[in-house]
Amino acid sequence: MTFELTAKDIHSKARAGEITTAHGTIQTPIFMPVGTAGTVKAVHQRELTNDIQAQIILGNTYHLYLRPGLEVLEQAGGLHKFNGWDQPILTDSGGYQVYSLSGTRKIVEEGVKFKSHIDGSTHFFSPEGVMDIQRTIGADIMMAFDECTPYPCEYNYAKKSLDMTHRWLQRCCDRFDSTEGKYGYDQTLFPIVQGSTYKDLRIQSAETIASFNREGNAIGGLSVGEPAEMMYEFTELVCDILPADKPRYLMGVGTPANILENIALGVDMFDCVLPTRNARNGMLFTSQGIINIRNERWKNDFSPIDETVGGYASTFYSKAYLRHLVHSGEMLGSQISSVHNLTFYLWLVKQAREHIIAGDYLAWKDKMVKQVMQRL
Ligand code: PRF
Repeated sequence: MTFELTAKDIHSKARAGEITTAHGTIQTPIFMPVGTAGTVKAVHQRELTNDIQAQIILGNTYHLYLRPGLEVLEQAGGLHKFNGWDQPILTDSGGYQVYSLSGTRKIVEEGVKFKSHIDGSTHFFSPEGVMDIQRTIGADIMMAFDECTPYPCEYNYAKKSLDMTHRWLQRCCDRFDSTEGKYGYDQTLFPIVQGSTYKDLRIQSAETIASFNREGNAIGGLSVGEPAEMMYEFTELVCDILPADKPRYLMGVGTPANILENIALGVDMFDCVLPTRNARNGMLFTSQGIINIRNERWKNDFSPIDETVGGYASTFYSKAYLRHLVHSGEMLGSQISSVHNLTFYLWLVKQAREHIIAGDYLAWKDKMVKQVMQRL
């Protein structure tokens, strides 16, 4: 994997760059649609490429390991072959899903014992095991096994957890470096900064993670319920320590405003379930603001969903028709809404990139945050 910086904003810490993986090039800043179980929910691959113009999607180790399981993935020749997406894939390590999804879990030095949210069966994830699973999935970018602490979190717990996450990282690197990709192409491993909302822990973690000298770095443990201003304070603190010549990935973020603000602080990559999950509940993000498509207001509005962002679903279908579909509980309503929200998110980061290159990112960002976050 390589990373080239294309441009740097002079008034903020925003950057534009290019990540090149075995499955192609990604222009940053980028948003990665979440494809938890090997599918971006309600969106098929042709829409991801043509309408949405996604450049990389995310998969989850936790879900794919439980279903369809490693045997199927290995026989398929990896996730790219299995789901027909031949562009880059990043997989999260399960270091978050085992905490948020599995009812009962026990964390020890060796790893995490957890119960499947599907059938209640017991499983064990270790740093080594999670590397092996991501080798079998064949993700271009693999994530280290970490513990994402909740918010708020007591200092002593956060410190103990962080030390363990750092020891787990060493074990991840040892396993990664002593194994190879199974399908004839290179993979890379990103470590994850933790440290809850404690300045000294975050500094210590960012310095430790930087010293591992991997090809990219991630920031975890944020956007877990803390105020947005606090998240920005910690992203900035951490970004200032992480190497500037490597991509920085802020995990699980966020709203359009969160993304634009964090780009200004030096983040290059994002993922979040918000655009797809909220689409299924009738919440649409548009270039003009936020819409609840179920609202009476759109009943007779035959204008396109959002002409500005382009793409087939957003420009072809009207708000009135989409409202009708959603009201009727039609599956197509969820599909159009999901494609639209992702088209908007990818449009937003592409605009951000262009404004970074043009040199007016900060002014554009301030205007855009107000515009896209207003409720229509
Ligand atoms: N760790 C991992 N995945 C994540 C997170 C984390 O801290 C977050 C936190 N926002 C989202 N996804 N491994």
